Amino acid sequence: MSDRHCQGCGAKIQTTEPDSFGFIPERVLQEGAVLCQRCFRINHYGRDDMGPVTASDSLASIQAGMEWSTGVCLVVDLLDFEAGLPPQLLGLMRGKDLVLAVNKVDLIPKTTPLKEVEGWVKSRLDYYGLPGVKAVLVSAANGYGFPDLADQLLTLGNNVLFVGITNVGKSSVLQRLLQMRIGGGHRKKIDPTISPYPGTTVNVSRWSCPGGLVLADSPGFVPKGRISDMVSPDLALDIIPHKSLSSHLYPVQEGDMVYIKGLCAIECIASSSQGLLIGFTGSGAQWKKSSSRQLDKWLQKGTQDASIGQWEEHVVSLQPRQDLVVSGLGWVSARKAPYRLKLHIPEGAEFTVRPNLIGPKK
Ligand SMILES: Nc1nc2c(ncn2[C@@H]2O[C@H](COP(=O)(O)OP(=O)(O)OP(=O)(O)O)[C@@H](O)[C@H]2O)c(=O)[nH]1
Ligand SMILES: [Mg+2]
Repeated sequence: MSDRHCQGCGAKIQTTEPDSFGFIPERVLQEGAVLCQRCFRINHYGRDDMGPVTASDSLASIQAGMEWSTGVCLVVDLLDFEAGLPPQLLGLMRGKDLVLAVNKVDLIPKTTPLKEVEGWVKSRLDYYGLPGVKAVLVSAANGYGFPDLADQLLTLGNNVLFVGITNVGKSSVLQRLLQMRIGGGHRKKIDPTISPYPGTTVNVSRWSCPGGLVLADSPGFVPKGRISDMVSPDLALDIIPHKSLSSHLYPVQEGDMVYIKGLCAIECIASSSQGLLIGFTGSGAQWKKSSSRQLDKWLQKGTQDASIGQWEEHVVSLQPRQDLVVSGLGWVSARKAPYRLKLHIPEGAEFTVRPNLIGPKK
């Protein structure tokens, strides 16, 4: 056993259990390896055969990191903003100086100005009882917003912890800051491990900069009710937005439904004839339109993923310019007329109604 930690994911290095986190073969360790076998495989082959860190291990690491930190950078995914603010995680950060990095803004269509998105974020923070929190829109994919984020992080003291739910891009944001040579650069040659699978980082992992600033990555807090966590890893990869959002606009009246095969259906119970629904998702899944009579065909019988068992129904009112968000899947946005909808989702999946993110605001 060794006291060393993998520089990519933070796991404690061990040489005895190939199927556990932190494994490095003894011979490779002797040769000076600093990356565990899992991180090596993620970086070189894009595969993680070991699966995610558990919710309880992740929570324990975040708590330890929180005690160490002088300030916190909470990273959220703009497209699943509501899921990124779980009360338990916010509770752990109480009393800490906080900067919010709203990541993945590259996925927003160019027709929605980012100034408008900034106003939307501010009003959502007020709604969640977080007024006055400094929020910076960023994209770890294209570098947008990073000079501003770097300035804000310098207000958090010397020990800055990056936290957030799984897969929002904490390690990607940290990697970009390290590449910018924030705090004068870093001494380690290895960057944090990044992968499209949730649960990649398994322990707190620190990067010391010459000026005294220490930046620390942490494992993702495992959220409840995200559909992308309920399905197989392959299907999750399809439904998590990576490159761009896809949107489809449908005139929807009573008796119609929009659905994503095997994952979600939204029936129209009542609306006036001019109503429109726009469905937004990541590139691999799509909202389509059908008749409510086809519900069984596209929902239960259409399920390709064995992990989904029971279904739940919820009646939801949606006003024009409101989004009905299904966590970890996408959302539909109403235009021109109010709707009364019946939402069918897998048992335990979370949903929210919010002011529209994309398109002209009220
Ligand atoms: N489009 C886009 N994708 C991003 C961005 N930032 C991160 N990603 C992608 O999001 C996925 C997760 O990124 P990570 O940095 O591993 O996320 P994390 O929050 O550290 O995840 P865990 O360690 O699992 O909690 C990867 O596929 C990244 O390439 C971004 O700004 N835009
Ligand atoms: Mg990570």
